[in-house]
Amino acid sequence: MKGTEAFEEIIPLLTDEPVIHANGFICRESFNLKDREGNFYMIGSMGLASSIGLGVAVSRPDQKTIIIDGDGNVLMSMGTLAMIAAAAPRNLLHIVIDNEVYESTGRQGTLSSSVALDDVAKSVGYTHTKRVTEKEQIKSAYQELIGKEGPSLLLIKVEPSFDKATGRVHHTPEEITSRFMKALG
Ligand SMILES: Cc1ncc(C[n+]2csc(CCOP(=O)(O)OP(=O)(O)O)c2C)c(N)n1
Ligand SMILES: [Mg+2]
Repeated sequence: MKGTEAFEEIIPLLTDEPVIHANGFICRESFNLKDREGNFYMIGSMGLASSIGLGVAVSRPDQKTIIIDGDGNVLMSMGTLAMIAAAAPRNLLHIVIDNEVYESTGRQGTLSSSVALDDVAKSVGYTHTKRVTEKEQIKSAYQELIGKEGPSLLLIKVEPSFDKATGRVHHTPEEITSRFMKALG
Protein backbone atom coordinates (compact mmCIF):
# COMPACT_ATOMS: atom_id res chain seq x y z
CA MET A 1 0.00 0.00 0.00
CA LYS A 2 1.12 3.53 -0.67
CA GLY A 3 1.33 6.16 2.07
CA THR A 4 -1.41 8.16 0.39
CA GLU A 5 -3.72 5.14 0.38
CA ALA A 6 -3.24 4.77 4.14
CA PHE A 7 -4.42 8.36 4.62
CA GLU A 8 -7.37 7.79 2.28
CA GLU A 9 -8.48 4.97 4.60
CA ILE A 10 -7.88 6.80 7.90
CA ILE A 11 -9.36 10.24 7.16
CA PRO A 12 -12.99 9.14 6.57
CA LEU A 13 -12.88 7.37 9.96
CA LEU A 14 -12.17 10.60 11.86
CA THR A 15 -14.99 12.49 13.56
CA ASP A 16 -14.16 15.33 15.96
CA GLU A 17 -10.92 13.93 17.40
CA PRO A 18 -7.88 16.20 17.69
CA VAL A 19 -5.22 14.75 15.37
CA ILE A 20 -1.59 15.68 15.91
CA HIS A 21 0.55 15.13 12.82
CA ALA A 22 4.28 14.50 12.53
CA ASN A 23 6.27 16.80 10.29
CA GLY A 24 7.07 16.32 6.60
CA PHE A 25 4.89 14.31 4.25
CA ILE A 26 2.64 13.15 7.10
CA CYS A 27 1.35 16.73 7.54
CA ARG A 28 1.29 17.44 3.85
CA GLU A 29 -0.68 14.36 2.82
CA SER A 30 -3.31 14.82 5.49
CA PHE A 31 -3.62 18.56 4.83
CA ASN A 32 -4.05 18.03 1.09
CA LEU A 33 -6.60 15.24 1.42
CA LYS A 34 -8.69 16.99 4.09
CA ASP A 35 -7.78 19.98 6.17
CA ARG A 36 -9.53 20.06 9.59
CA GLU A 37 -9.50 22.65 12.37
CA GLY A 38 -8.77 19.81 14.78
CA ASN A 39 -5.60 18.92 12.86
CA PHE A 40 -2.39 20.06 14.51
CA TYR A 41 0.41 20.10 11.94
CA MET A 42 3.86 19.91 13.52
CA ILE A 43 5.76 21.92 10.96
CA GLY A 44 9.51 21.47 11.22
CA SER A 45 10.17 19.95 14.61
CA MET A 46 10.73 16.27 14.01
CA GLY A 47 9.90 13.80 16.78
CA LEU A 48 7.54 16.03 18.72
CA ALA A 49 4.05 15.09 17.50
CA SER A 50 3.96 12.29 20.06
CA SER A 51 4.80 14.63 22.97
CA ILE A 52 2.15 17.11 21.90
CA GLY A 53 -0.37 14.31 21.42
CA LEU A 54 0.38 13.03 24.91
CA GLY A 55 -0.21 16.49 26.36
CA VAL A 56 -3.53 16.86 24.54
CA ALA A 57 -4.69 13.39 25.57
CA VAL A 58 -3.85 14.00 29.24
CA SER A 59 -5.55 17.40 29.31
CA ARG A 60 -8.69 16.14 27.51
CA PRO A 61 -9.27 12.73 29.08
CA ASP A 62 -12.85 12.47 27.83
CA GLN A 63 -11.89 13.03 24.21
CA LYS A 64 -10.15 10.48 21.99
CA THR A 65 -6.82 11.91 20.78
CA ILE A 66 -4.98 10.66 17.71
CA ILE A 67 -1.32 11.03 16.78
CA ILE A 68 -0.31 10.34 13.18
CA ASP A 69 3.42 9.76 13.31
CA GLY A 70 6.20 8.59 11.00
CA ASP A 71 8.75 5.85 11.65
CA GLY A 72 11.65 8.32 11.57
CA ASN A 73 9.82 10.60 13.98
CA VAL A 74 9.16 7.72 16.38
CA LEU A 75 12.78 6.59 16.24
CA MET A 76 13.99 10.11 16.95
CA SER A 77 11.86 10.33 20.12
CA MET A 78 11.71 6.72 21.21
CA GLY A 79 11.71 7.78 24.85
CA THR A 80 8.33 9.37 24.30
CA LEU A 81 6.87 5.89 23.76
CA ALA A 82 7.89 5.07 27.32
CA MET A 83 6.52 8.39 28.56
CA ILE A 84 3.17 7.69 26.86
CA ALA A 85 3.06 4.19 28.35
CA ALA A 86 3.91 5.53 31.82
CA ALA A 87 1.30 8.31 31.65
CA ALA A 88 -1.14 5.71 30.25
CA PRO A 89 -3.80 7.96 28.68
CA ARG A 90 -6.67 5.61 27.93
CA ASN A 91 -7.94 7.95 25.22
CA LEU A 92 -4.80 7.96 23.05
CA LEU A 93 -4.41 6.20 19.69
CA HIS A 94 -0.94 6.50 18.18
CA ILE A 95 -0.86 5.70 14.45
CA VAL A 96 2.53 5.23 12.77
CA ILE A 97 2.90 5.43 9.00
CA ASP A 98 5.96 3.20 8.64
CA ASN A 99 7.64 3.39 5.23
CA GLU A 100 11.07 2.41 6.63
CA VAL A 101 12.57 5.64 5.26
CA TYR A 102 12.92 9.34 5.95
CA GLU A 103 10.87 9.94 2.86
CA SER A 104 10.43 13.68 3.31
CA THR A 105 14.18 14.25 3.06
CA GLY A 106 15.14 11.84 0.28
CA ARG A 107 14.28 8.26 1.27
CA GLN A 108 17.25 7.52 3.48
CA GLY A 109 16.61 4.19 5.26
CA THR A 110 15.48 4.14 8.90
CA LEU A 111 16.00 1.46 11.54
CA SER A 112 12.34 0.43 11.37
CA SER A 113 13.30 -2.12 8.69
CA SER A 114 14.96 -4.11 11.48
CA VAL A 115 13.35 -2.73 14.65
CA ALA A 116 9.64 -3.49 15.04
CA LEU A 117 8.12 -0.29 16.41
CA ASP A 118 4.91 -2.07 17.43
CA ASP A 119 6.96 -4.50 19.52
CA VAL A 120 8.80 -1.58 21.14
CA ALA A 121 5.47 0.07 22.02
CA LYS A 122 4.12 -3.19 23.44
CA SER A 123 7.33 -3.72 25.47
CA VAL A 124 7.20 -0.31 27.10
CA GLY A 125 3.57 -0.76 28.09
CA TYR A 126 1.10 0.35 25.41
CA THR A 127 -2.05 -1.61 26.19
CA HIS A 128 -2.83 -2.63 22.60
CA THR A 129 -0.78 -2.69 19.42
CA LYS A 130 -1.67 -3.79 15.91
CA ARG A 131 0.26 -4.00 12.67
CA VAL A 132 -1.37 -3.84 9.23
CA THR A 133 0.18 -4.23 5.79
CA GLU A 134 -2.90 -4.03 3.53
CA LYS A 135 -5.16 -1.01 3.13
CA GLU A 136 -8.24 -3.24 3.52
CA GLN A 137 -7.13 -3.97 7.11
CA ILE A 138 -6.96 -0.34 8.26
CA LYS A 139 -10.64 0.35 8.94
CA SER A 140 -11.23 -2.67 11.17
CA ALA A 141 -7.89 -2.26 12.98
CA TYR A 142 -8.65 1.42 13.62
CA GLN A 143 -12.17 0.69 14.84
CA GLU A 144 -10.95 -2.07 17.11
CA LEU A 145 -8.25 0.12 18.72
CA ILE A 146 -10.33 3.30 19.01
CA GLY A 147 -12.94 1.26 20.90
CA LYS A 148 -10.44 -0.01 23.46
CA GLU A 149 -8.71 1.61 26.41
CA GLY A 150 -5.29 2.81 25.33
CA PRO A 151 -2.70 3.94 24.92
CA SER A 152 -2.79 1.95 21.67
CA LEU A 153 -0.53 1.90 18.65
CA LEU A 154 -1.51 1.09 15.08
CA LEU A 155 1.52 0.45 12.88
CA ILE A 156 0.74 0.77 9.17
CA LYS A 157 3.47 -0.60 6.92
CA VAL A 158 3.51 1.29 3.60
CA GLU A 159 5.70 1.61 0.51
CA PRO A 160 7.77 4.78 0.30
CA SER A 161 5.63 6.46 -2.30
CA PHE A 162 4.48 9.91 -1.23
CA ASP A 163 4.29 12.33 -4.13
CA LYS A 164 6.85 15.15 -4.07
CA ALA A 165 4.27 17.36 -5.78
CA THR A 166 2.09 17.22 -2.66
CA GLY A 167 1.71 20.82 -1.53
CA ARG A 168 2.87 22.19 1.80
CA VAL A 169 0.61 23.18 4.69
CA HIS A 170 -0.17 26.83 4.00
CA HIS A 171 -1.40 27.86 7.46
CA THR A 172 1.10 29.70 9.63
CA PRO A 173 2.12 28.05 12.92
CA GLU A 174 0.08 30.72 14.77
CA GLU A 175 -3.03 29.90 12.69
CA ILE A 176 -2.55 26.17 13.26
CA THR A 177 -2.29 26.71 17.01
CA SER A 178 -5.24 29.06 17.39
CA ARG A 179 -7.69 27.06 15.31
CA PHE A 180 -6.56 23.82 16.99
CA MET A 181 -7.18 25.35 20.43
CA LYS A 182 -10.59 26.57 19.23
CA ALA A 183 -11.45 23.09 17.99
CA LEU A 184 -10.45 21.67 21.38
CA GLY A 185 -12.89 24.11 23.01
C1 LIG B 1 15.21 17.82 14.32
C2 LIG B 1 15.01 17.60 12.86
N1 LIG B 1 15.85 16.79 12.18
C3 LIG B 1 15.67 16.59 10.86
C4 LIG B 1 14.63 17.20 10.20
C5 LIG B 1 14.45 17.00 8.70
N2 LIG B 1 13.34 16.09 8.43
C6 LIG B 1 12.09 16.55 8.19
S1 LIG B 1 10.98 15.33 7.90
C7 LIG B 1 12.17 14.15 8.08
C8 LIG B 1 11.85 12.70 7.90
C9 LIG B 1 10.77 12.18 8.81
O1 LIG B 1 10.73 10.78 8.67
P1 LIG B 1 9.44 9.97 8.97
O2 LIG B 1 8.91 10.29 10.31
O3 LIG B 1 9.75 8.52 8.72
O4 LIG B 1 8.37 10.50 7.92
P2 LIG B 1 8.38 10.34 6.29
O5 LIG B 1 9.18 11.48 5.80
O6 LIG B 1 8.97 9.02 5.96
O7 LIG B 1 6.93 10.44 5.93
C10 LIG B 1 13.42 14.72 8.36
C11 LIG B 1 14.68 13.96 8.54
C12 LIG B 1 13.78 18.04 10.95
N3 LIG B 1 12.73 18.65 10.38
N4 LIG B 1 13.98 18.23 12.27
MG1 LIG C 1 9.14 7.33 7.23
